[in-house]
Amino acid sequence: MTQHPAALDRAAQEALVEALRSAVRLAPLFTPVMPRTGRPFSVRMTNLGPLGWVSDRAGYRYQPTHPETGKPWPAMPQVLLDLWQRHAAYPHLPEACLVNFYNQGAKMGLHQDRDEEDFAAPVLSISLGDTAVFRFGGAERGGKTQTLKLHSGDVLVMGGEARLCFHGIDRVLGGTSTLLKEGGRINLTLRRVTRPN
Ligand code: MD6
Ligand code: FE
Repeated sequence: MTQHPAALDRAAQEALVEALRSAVRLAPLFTPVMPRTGRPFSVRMTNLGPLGWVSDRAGYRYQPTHPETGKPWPAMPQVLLDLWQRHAAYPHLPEACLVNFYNQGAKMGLHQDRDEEDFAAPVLSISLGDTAVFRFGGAERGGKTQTLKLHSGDVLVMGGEARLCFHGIDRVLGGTSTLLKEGGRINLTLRRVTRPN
């Protein structure tokens, strides 16, 4: 797990937020629900790139189209591909960028990211807006955990040993960033989904 504080400067963060606003007009935020129970997530989501991660009563999966509009996900902006190239240490393109939007009070329970075919690729996360308390542990549920704060502009690379660690967001600290006028937090995670040939 490697944190790159302030990997994006303020201007780059603002440009990325603008690109995300355009993308969300094409692929609106949706509220996923948990498999089986149908319990809603507290975050809203959308995706960029050829594949997007979705969750509904049928399960977790990647799919090429938005669950509500049926249209392909918008393209990933070049700045995201550049960050992947720079920090992922992986020779193939990412295929999915999951966009999570946290309002005040939203959180994300401890989970592993294991819906991808190739765990040799890291997951690269980018934080925008209010600071989040990120919790992470080892590859076994119920083990020791620790926390770190993710600030606007930080990049976190979860690869190697850490690729299958349990992690989540305990809470978002309101009023800690001026990037998003209405407050809240956006997290982007870039993933390679399919095994390259
Ligand atoms: C978040 N992040 O920061 C949630 N997953 O809002 C994740 O679930 C995550 O930060 C895989 C790798 C890095 C992450
Ligand atoms: Fe995750």
